[in-house]
Amino acid sequence: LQVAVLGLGYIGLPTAAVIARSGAQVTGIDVSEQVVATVNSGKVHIEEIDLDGLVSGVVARGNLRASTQIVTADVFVIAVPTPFDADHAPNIGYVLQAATNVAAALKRGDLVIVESTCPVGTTEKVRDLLAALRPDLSMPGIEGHAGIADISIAYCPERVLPGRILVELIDNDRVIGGITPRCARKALQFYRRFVRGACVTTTARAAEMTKLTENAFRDVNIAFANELSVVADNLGIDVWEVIRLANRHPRVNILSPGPGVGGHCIAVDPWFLVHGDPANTPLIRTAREVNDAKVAYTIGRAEALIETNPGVPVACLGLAFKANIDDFRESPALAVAAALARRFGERVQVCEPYAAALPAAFDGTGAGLIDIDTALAACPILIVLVDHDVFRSVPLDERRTKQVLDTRGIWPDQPRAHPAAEPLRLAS
Ligand code: SAJ
Repeated sequence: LQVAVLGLGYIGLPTAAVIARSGAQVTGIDVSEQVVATVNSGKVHIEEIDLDGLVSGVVARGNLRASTQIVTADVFVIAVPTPFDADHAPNIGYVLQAATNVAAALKRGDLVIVESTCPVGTTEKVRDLLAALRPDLSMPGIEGHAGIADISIAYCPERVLPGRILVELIDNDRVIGGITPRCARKALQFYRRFVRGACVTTTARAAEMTKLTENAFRDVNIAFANELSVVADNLGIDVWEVIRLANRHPRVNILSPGPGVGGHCIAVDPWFLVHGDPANTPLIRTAREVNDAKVAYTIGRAEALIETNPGVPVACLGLAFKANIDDFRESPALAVAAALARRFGERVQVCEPYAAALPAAFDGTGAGLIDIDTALAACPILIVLVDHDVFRSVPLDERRTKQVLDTRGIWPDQPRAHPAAEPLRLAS
């Protein structure tokens, strides 16, 4: 079986490697010559547990190679990004460009799968584009067209969690949405090669909405926790204790507040639902706004703490968008730390074990990058922004005398810092 995976990013590369391990001949296609060269040398350009060993193995065995050029294949998997534009309108340009490249290589009997997160209706647009570019091939689900289509097209969203990608790629259930039931069956047979979880079939449109729904669900639930954290702050109550206690109720399961919501999925995908039906999505939109506003709120709280201790060095613990990964995209921790660095300059030190150097957002601020030992030795104020294990494991003895703003609740035994003089509001 020949498989082409378009896009060798956080999803595409692990997916290509796992398919290659199942015995298929896989070509990973990427626009970046550097990414292609890295993969062809058996190396990886992204940090993900066990990915380096897997990629070097399948490249060495000749099951995976990378190219900037499209190749002929039996199955095409599109795993390119879908960002949003300034007004939160989804941008499916990369998906359509990938489909255009696929069109040139298509032959009768091929299967085209879209894995990128997409607004509802995108897979049909891909189908229409392929039909326009390849009038010599019949496409599925087109009215007036009878018989078995030459090409099968399906939408099958990835649902893996960064940090657990290789495990979840195999163990998670998959939702497989066909343009027609036959397309879904064909895609199901493909995923069965390497997925251990259940593979459930539906329509392409339902599968598209399912993906957006999963991430909107999480966003709304985190927004609830973030809203509670502000209310609890203003009441002088420890929100973590309240959540622990409330979660003892058999039907309550509140997520964790934090400095905001980051990453390239949860902070993006809910907008695709809102944009598709603005009049009927006030809850999803408000959740997005609540989570975004938590960043400014956190900056305000940190500034209040830092200002009450003039001249004292501050350590910001963490830049990543969540625990134990090196991914800083859309990271609220980075936004908070950079804002503090711009305001307080060289008083601010950043401790991020997953960074080799400070990102460009810190250029010219005077802030420095230090390790956790130095932070604990030199900085009386600690702003916890990411719940990396290495921070979580610092015992009370090493931080008892610190002024701490713990936005992740990693140190429940920490003596409380001075509360802010004025109640702060979560305003957008
Ligand atoms: N966060 C909180 N509180 C929580 C949980 C998360 O503040 O209780 C924050 C994190 O710190 C982070 C952000 O939310 O900044 C997102 O982190 P995450 O772990 O919830 O999700 P991602 O972005 O790493 O991955 C999500 C997953 N979706 C769901 O859990 C529904 C993953 O399964 C998807 O595959 C991925 O999005 C994606 O690619 O869409």
